Amino acid sequence: MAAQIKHLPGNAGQEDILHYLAKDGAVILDDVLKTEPLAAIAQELAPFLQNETRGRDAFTGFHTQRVGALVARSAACGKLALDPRMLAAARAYLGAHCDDVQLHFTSAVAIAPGESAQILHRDRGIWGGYLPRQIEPLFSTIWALTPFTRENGATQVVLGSHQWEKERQPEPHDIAYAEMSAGSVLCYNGTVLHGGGANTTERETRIGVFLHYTLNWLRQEENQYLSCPPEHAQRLSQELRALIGYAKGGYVLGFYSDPDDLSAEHESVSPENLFSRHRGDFDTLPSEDQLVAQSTPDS
Ligand SMILES: O=C(O)CCC(=O)C(=O)O
Ligand SMILES: [Fe+2]
Repeated sequence: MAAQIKHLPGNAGQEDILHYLAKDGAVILDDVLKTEPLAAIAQELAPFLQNETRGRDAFTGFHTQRVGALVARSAACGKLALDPRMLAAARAYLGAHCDDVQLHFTSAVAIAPGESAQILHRDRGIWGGYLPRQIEPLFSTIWALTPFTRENGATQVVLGSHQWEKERQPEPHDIAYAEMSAGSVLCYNGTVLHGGGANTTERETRIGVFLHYTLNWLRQEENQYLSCPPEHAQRLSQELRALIGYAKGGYVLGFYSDPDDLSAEHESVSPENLFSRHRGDFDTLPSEDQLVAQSTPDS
């Protein structure tokens, strides 16, 4: 029988989500989003999804449109990025290798009729293979804005392939399809093989909202400071700003100095100081012992 991605009810608990993520590398929660937030996202993204820009190679897809900067462009997507259950699951899943998570990538991916299947890949490849295998760097979500069907380009996932040897190639029967209703969400990790599906329909476009979370010390795939520069970020909640990176990721990681500030008020401070007097969560110097312990891993 063809591989099947596990579907959990929309109110599934973290334990179940993490269980299937660890076992299969992917899991679907059914019917999480109600009509209202779905309509809000569709409405806010509509002006950007109207343009004719398509991918420029087989990977990005000649019939696929990608719209980024979702936090700056859509308040409803910003709210989705803060979804308490997804955020808690991301923190628990990635917590062994970081103090906290950050939003890494935002994109609405619209696969139009005529698109062929995307090359199967591991998203962690964006870091060039330098991350040791034992570090899982991604907790990724794809929210279905339209139904995802086998025919319209549902994401292909090779279940369990996050535990495969690097060279192992999937057989056709290893590939599962993230078929799901609008409002459902596929959670997957950065190591499982996956890719967009082929869209063989006449006129259905498949749209997913991709929100990926990573370790707060890794470089983000989408540069959030440019996709959501300070003049946009000032409109966000402090929590959302911190999630996209306007916060420190440790005692000094990610500090900034205001280049025009002669008063030294904004010298070597957390980006949070751009927007408020909040000094940041990592403002106190760790003890000498902690500093040394944190600087050297056990193995
Ligand atoms: O569109 C999809 O379903 C998957 C796209 C994807 O995996 C990617 O572009 O990295
Ligand atoms: Fe991918």
